[in-house]
Amino acid sequence: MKLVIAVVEDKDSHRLVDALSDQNFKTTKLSTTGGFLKEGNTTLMIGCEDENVDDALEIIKKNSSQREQMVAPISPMGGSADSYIPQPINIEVGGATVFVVPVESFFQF
Ligand code: 2BA
Ligand code: 2BA
Repeated sequence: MKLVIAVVEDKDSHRLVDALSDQNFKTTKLSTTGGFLKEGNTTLMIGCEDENVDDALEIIKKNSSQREQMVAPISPMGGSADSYIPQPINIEVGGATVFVVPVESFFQF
């Protein structure tokens, strides 16, 4: 068994959860915050059998849109110095960041 952990944009999350559920994947949705943009995103945990991981990844890929976003300069006075952005930069947002980790045990009590 594997645990697929997918960080996606909030706006993609409903569609993605529905698409996964349509294919009988069980999911748990967490409201999360990206460390760089400090904006809300969504993390999905999907526990599935090894042979179904590729299908899950395909569904995630299909339902996560990618786009570019301009980030305005952030003053270090307003936030922590490690996220200081001196000038506007174009970054790619959306898409999905996915981790697949082995599950040692799975219990439902
Ligand atoms: P954030 O940390 O808010 O990052 C949003 C986007 O900003 C990133 O998109 C990337 O394009 C850009 N970015 C992040 N750190 C940067 C930096 N130091 N310099 C320049 N640009 C930077 P994604 O890479 O698609 O990541 C989207 C979200 O996925 C991230 O939101 C974070 O919540 C999560 N994520 C990405 N990689 C991760 C990792 N290795 N571990 C844990 N979470 C991760
Ligand atoms: P939910 O997804 O809201 O599911 C609530 C309950 O609905 C489930 O209880 C199960 O009895 C039923 N259910 C879910 N998906 C179903 C389906 N496709 N067909 C028929 N019945 C279905 P539990 O199995 O005790 O799960 C409770 C909660 O634990 C789930 O809430 C979900 O958030 C999480 N979860 C369970 N299995 C998971 C997995 N493999 N991966 C990620 N999260 C899981």
